[in-house]
Amino acid sequence: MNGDKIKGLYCVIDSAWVELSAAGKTAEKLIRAGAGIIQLRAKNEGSKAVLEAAFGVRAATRGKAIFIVNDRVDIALLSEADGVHLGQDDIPLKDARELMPSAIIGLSTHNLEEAHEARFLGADYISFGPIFQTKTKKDADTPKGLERLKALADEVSLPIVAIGGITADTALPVLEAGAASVAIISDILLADDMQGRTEEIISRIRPLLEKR
Ligand code: TZP
Ligand code: MG
Repeated sequence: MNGDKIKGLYCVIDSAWVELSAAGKTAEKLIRAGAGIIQLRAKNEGSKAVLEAAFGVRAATRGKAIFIVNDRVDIALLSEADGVHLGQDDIPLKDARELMPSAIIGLSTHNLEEAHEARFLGADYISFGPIFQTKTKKDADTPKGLERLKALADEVSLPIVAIGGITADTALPVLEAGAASVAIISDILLADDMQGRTEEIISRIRPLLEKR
């Protein structure tokens, strides 16, 4: 089951905070810290540069961590990524599935209806957020909070990747609210010691994950 692979820390290398040319090196650091899932997210960047970055992240993650490309099915295929993460306005899941039959496909959701639809469409996991205030996504909804995450987790059996404003201090409560995984961008990428922060997050959530 593809969805079972989505658990614990889900690192996102976002070109808002890291130069695309440094994506591969960043992935190496995250992997040294123990990251098991890495997404490349590059909004408003040229396709050629995104593809180069995807090759770098793939080289760093191959055999070591799951690699997911945000939005771009073409880049995911060309870079031999393990999966793609789609938004509600991206290529429809059923079309992506035709191109990537055995890949991990995640879908962004913002409410229960979208979550049920994602299951019907065959998503392997859903993301839900923003849980808290975020400085990374400028057009993010108002924060959903832990109560709504819990309500969603009670209703939906797909693994939920919670996203938005999650930090080393809040990763554990977010998982306790029912998320399978926590996607973290700025708290890791903007940390003075990216590797140390990643290690800290992993060590703080490990006891809970071992109980699951
Ligand atoms: N989707 C909802 S919030 C968000 C995305 C991509 C950004 C999360 O970034 P951060 O820095 O972890 O708050
Ligand atoms: Mg998207």
